[in-house]
Amino acid sequence: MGFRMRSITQSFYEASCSILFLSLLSCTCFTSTEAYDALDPNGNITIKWDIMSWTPDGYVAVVTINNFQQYRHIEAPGWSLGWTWAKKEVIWSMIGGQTTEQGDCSKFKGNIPHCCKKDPTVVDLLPGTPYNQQIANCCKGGVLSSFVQDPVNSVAAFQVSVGRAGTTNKTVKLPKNFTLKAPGPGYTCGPAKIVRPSLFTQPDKRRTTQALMTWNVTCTYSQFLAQKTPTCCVSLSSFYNDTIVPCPTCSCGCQTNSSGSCVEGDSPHIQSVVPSSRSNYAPLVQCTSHMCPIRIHWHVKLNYKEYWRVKVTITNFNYRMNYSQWNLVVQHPNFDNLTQLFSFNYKSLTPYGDINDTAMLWGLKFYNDLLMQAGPAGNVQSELLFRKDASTFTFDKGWAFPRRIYFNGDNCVMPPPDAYPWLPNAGSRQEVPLLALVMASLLALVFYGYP
Ligand SMILES: *[C@@H]1O[C@H](CO)[C@@H](O)[C@H](O)[C@H]1NC(C)=O
Ligand SMILES: *[C@@H]1O[C@H](CO)[C@@H](O)[C@H](O)[C@H]1NC(C)=O
Ligand SMILES: *[C@@H]1O[C@H](CO)[C@@H](O)[C@H](O)[C@H]1NC(C)=O
Ligand SMILES: *[C@@H]1O[C@H](CO)[C@@H](O)[C@H](O)[C@H]1NC(C)=O
Ligand SMILES: *[C@@H]1O[C@H](CO)[C@@H](O)[C@H](O)[C@H]1NC(C)=O
Ligand SMILES: *[C@@H]1O[C@H](CO)[C@@H](O)[C@H](O)[C@H]1NC(C)=O
Ligand SMILES: *[C@@H]1O[C@H](CO)[C@@H](O)[C@H](O)[C@H]1NC(C)=O
Ligand SMILES: *[C@@H]1O[C@H](CO)[C@@H](O)[C@H](O)[C@H]1NC(C)=O
Ligand SMILES: CC(=O)N[C@H]1CO[C@H](CO)[C@@H](O)[C@@H]1O
Repeated sequence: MGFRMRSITQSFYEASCSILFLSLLSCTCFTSTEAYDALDPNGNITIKWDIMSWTPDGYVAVVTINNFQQYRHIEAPGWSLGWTWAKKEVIWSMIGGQTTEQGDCSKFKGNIPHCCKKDPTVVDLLPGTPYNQQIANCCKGGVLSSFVQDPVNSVAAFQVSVGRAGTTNKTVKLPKNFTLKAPGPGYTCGPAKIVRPSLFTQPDKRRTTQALMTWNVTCTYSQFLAQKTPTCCVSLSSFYNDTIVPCPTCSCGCQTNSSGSCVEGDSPHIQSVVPSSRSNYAPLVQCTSHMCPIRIHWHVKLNYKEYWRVKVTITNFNYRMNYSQWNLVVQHPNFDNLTQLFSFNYKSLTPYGDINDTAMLWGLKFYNDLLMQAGPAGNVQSELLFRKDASTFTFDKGWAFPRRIYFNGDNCVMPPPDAYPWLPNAGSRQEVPLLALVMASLLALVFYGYP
């Protein structure tokens, strides 16, 4: 129990401190800036290079990108991977991927390389690529699922034939300065490290082959580096109080009078306002006080003798996005006794070993795994049934509300704890939990400290 308190408040404190830090710098409030992800502390994307054969002037390698993050995925328009060659290497050819620029190959006669740049950037090929240009796990348009949601599709790969490189494991120089964009900033990659050569088992499991040489690069995500404005917010209500606590005003931005900043929900001309082009990924949101593309509403719905029930609704206010494979991560102490869950998938995440207070929720395939663009169909809902643990359960002091919520890996802006719906005649004699105190005071600073 002592450990639980410490880990939660500590990471909350870190987050809030960096919020304050960033706010001072740029006056953008509500930006969550954790240097690492407290709910997925070991999450990373690992890039592995396996040299499969030597060629007269280099090697052929299969590059595999594994998303080991529990809930963060890479959406369209997808990842791009860059690096800097250590010597004068060129890429003769690629399968399952391509560089975005060829660069200056004017020195070559006859065979022209695929890419002559010192710092190539590789992107995935699109679905529907001819079979002779595919390799296993390629050609998904750069989309990478999270590890929990779809482990099979959390892997990407391409093959690269490198020339003017070393031709033995002693003369090959590892590429440097790896960058992973998803597609914007956020990931930091470490240096390539030579590891034990990968083993490949044949499909009939009767023979195992091995790479001639293997190196790994590990990339981790930081919301601080991504410098994104928040993309989601949380609103709250309960059966025991008529107050609906809305998302904090300007959670994701403020309404301005400049045309085009948002679209009125009842506008008869939405179709003419919303460009049909798929090339623009910037959100175009319905006008709201919070201006978030996504709102999560947590309603404490019913109280039974031994159970209590919550309804969760995710609403899409973005006219430009159907969120495929969306996911939610919710932290609440009663997740250790979640008894039933309707119409969502569920997996408990235990970032701190024995502390079972975090759940990942996502849609059922072909039923509600696609969160439709803003409009009448732009929401998904679920109900959660928790078994009460007599020693901890209470409706008092906002206990029944979530401690934090992520949508697609982004921390959602919560209302300040002192605005939570009260239990009528709340017992003021009861001790205020330490966490609530810490959160209240830090949040008070964040939410009210700046104009
Ligand atoms: C990357 O993530 C995997 C899975 O969580 C973990 O086993 C591995 O140790 C991590 N690698 C690094 C370098 O943190
Ligand atoms: C290298 O990356 C692969 C995943 O691509 C992983 O299975 C392996 O454990 C990593 N090796 C080391 C030493 O981290
Ligand atoms: C290179 O290959 C030799 C055997 O051919 C092996 O002993 C050595 O460990 C390899 N070195 C690396 C860095 O893989
Ligand atoms: C790697 O990137 C850093 C910063 O972008 C740069 O200073 C350095 O020169 C680069 N190294 C190489 C080998 O390109
Ligand atoms: C926007 O315009 C309306 C009148 O059209 C005005 O009342 C309101 O104050 C303006 N808001 C801002 C933020 O400028
Ligand atoms: C979302 O999906 C619907 C139905 O498939 C489609 O009509 C609509 O154009 C899509 N919206 C976006 C922004 O891709
Ligand atoms: C956490 O609690 C839930 C609900 O009792 C249970 O289904 C799940 O297996 C638990 N997870 C772990 C890692 O103990
Ligand atoms: C409901 O909660 C609000 C705080 O959000 C509080 O101001 C109000 O007094 C509460 N209503 C009742 C009936 O307790
Ligand atoms: C009824 C029930 O399942 N209670 C469990 C709630 O969670 C705690 C902590 O994991 C268990 O100790 C209880 O047995």
